[in-house]
Amino acid sequence: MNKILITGSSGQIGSELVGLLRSKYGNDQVVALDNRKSGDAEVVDVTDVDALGEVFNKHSIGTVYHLAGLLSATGEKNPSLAWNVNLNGLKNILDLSLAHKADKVFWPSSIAAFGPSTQKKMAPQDARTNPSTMYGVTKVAGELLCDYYHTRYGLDVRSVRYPGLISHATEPGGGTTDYAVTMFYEALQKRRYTCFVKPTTVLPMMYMDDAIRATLGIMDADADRIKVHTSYNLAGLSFSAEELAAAIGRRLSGFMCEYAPDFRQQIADSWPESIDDHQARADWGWKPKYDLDALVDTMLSALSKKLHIPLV
Ligand code: AKB
Repeated sequence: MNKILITGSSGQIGSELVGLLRSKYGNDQVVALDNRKSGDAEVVDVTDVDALGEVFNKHSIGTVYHLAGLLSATGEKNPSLAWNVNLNGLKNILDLSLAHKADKVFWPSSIAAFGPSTQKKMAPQDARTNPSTMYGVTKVAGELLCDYYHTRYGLDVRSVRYPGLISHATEPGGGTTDYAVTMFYEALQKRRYTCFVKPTTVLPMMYMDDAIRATLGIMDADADRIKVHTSYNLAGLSFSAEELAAAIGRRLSGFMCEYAPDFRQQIADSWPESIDDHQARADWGWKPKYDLDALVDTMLSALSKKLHIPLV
């Protein structure tokens, strides 16, 4: 069997996907790759096509989950690096996947592909994409690149536009929607949080288990069910920062949330509040499971165990 390669293996999605796919296919069938030393991961920068090529050769890679990339807030601090890692890294993966006749490639796009003139509520699949961040620019260009490799070379590339992902396994990693993840940590550790977006800011979000199910769902679907080769809209739930704070406050006595918006407010304001994902539902059977209460209960109980802080 050709092996599965997961880039960005110590990141938010990668760290969960590696364990899951290893338990399904066996440890030696799943190759982890990251630019930092982490467990048994191959330490490679995805912008280094030669080093990446050696990994493809050494392990006979047949399927790729290319998750390495910079998120929105980090990308605004270093736009050139975001361009280089997010786009040149993607192109390296697509070229090597073609050369090595990989059967399938997964690459994550994001709600950041949308921009200020995208419809705010229920942004449709073919909504206008005019991002105002470098991260968003790399997502739009990446979507077009994936579509190009599919149309021109027949490469089976699949993609979803993730909403903000909420999980407990890794620390927040430089995104704008990460305010939500940080709120859980600080609520438990300090009972206070100063949130960097306004209380009324509403964004599309998703609990990690749903994101992993969506990822495996699109990758397991028969090829003829994949009709969108740029990237599928994907929705979980939408809530405002104050709704999240209130939901946490109902479970953690004394939790106080204050608000001090910074440069990330502008990024958040440029994204839609909710997403229309009917095409993903129709084409490959996507359906989210987590609502706000389930998400908050699961996050608090997992983080309370991880941080050894009782829930009172
Ligand atoms: C970010 O906030 O940058 C990411 C995203 C929405 O893609 N979580």
